[in-house]
Amino acid sequence: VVDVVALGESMVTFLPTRPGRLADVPSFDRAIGGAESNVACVLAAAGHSARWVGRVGADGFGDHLVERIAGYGVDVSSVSRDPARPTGVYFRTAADRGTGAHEVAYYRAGSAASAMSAATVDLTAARAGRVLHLSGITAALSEDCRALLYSLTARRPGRPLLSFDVNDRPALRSTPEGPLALLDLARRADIVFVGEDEAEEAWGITGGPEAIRAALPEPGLLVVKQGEKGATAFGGRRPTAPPATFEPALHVDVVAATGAGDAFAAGFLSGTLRGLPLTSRLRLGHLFAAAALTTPGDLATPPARDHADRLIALDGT
Ligand code: KDG
Repeated sequence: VVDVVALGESMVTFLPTRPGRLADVPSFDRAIGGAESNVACVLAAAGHSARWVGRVGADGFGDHLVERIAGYGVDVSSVSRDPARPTGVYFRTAADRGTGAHEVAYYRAGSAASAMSAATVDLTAARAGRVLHLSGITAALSEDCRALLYSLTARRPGRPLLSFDVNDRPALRSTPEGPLALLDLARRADIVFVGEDEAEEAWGITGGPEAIRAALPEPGLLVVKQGEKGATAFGGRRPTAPPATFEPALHVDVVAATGAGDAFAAGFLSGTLRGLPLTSRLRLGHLFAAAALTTPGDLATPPARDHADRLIALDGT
């Protein structure tokens, strides 16, 4: 059984060669992105077996994505090709030094991935892992994609451990109800990742991690990311479990924050697959996120396992 299956849209990503507005940047470097395949790539780099299920166009960008993701050791045999729709791409600018804000331009409407549905996706392959990782981005791609998420998150016997990263992308919102669907989907998952700021923006929840937990009591594990402060995990299912576990983030010089959430999720899931205690899972999340934060692209290779374990003091030193 494969450890983790991640399903979602991946895109060829164009990174700016210089700071500045999208209107001014003269050229871009090609890289790859896609929240869910980022998680699969980082987990594969961390020594787990991982599969990415997605849909790309029958075009060169589709070839590039499949080849690059396979290069991380991810199983891409269930990625389908759409002969009629293109592979999505996106451009972004460097973060403003003062505010951290950056521009994103998606060219993904009508993409091959937006045509993912129960009819075009290999559902058996999607459900074959110990963990199935999904994100709210897919819900925003099309009605078919949203229906696919509802079907994959339905509670049924033998369902893999369902991991859901809320990943609200305001640039993709097409209906005012979009954020509520994300709350709905999160309720159906076993492990949920959400940013404190994201919960406020999408759902209007203020009052910090406890207030988010109160609004989302169902998932066995809820991880609230609090930016440079750290993250709080709620895993109160076991009577002996503490109500909340907080771990501070690492202090790093941020180069580009995009992809850090995916790396965090991958680190946490890696610790989960290894049966590590909650504190170690959070530390691995922060460590993997630090790698992504300090590279310009969406994806960064995490430290090797023995090195990572020393860094998070898993051996107790
Ligand atoms: O989390 C990083 C992703 O946002 C990035 O790789 C692109 O999947 C992407 C998206 O939809 O924004």
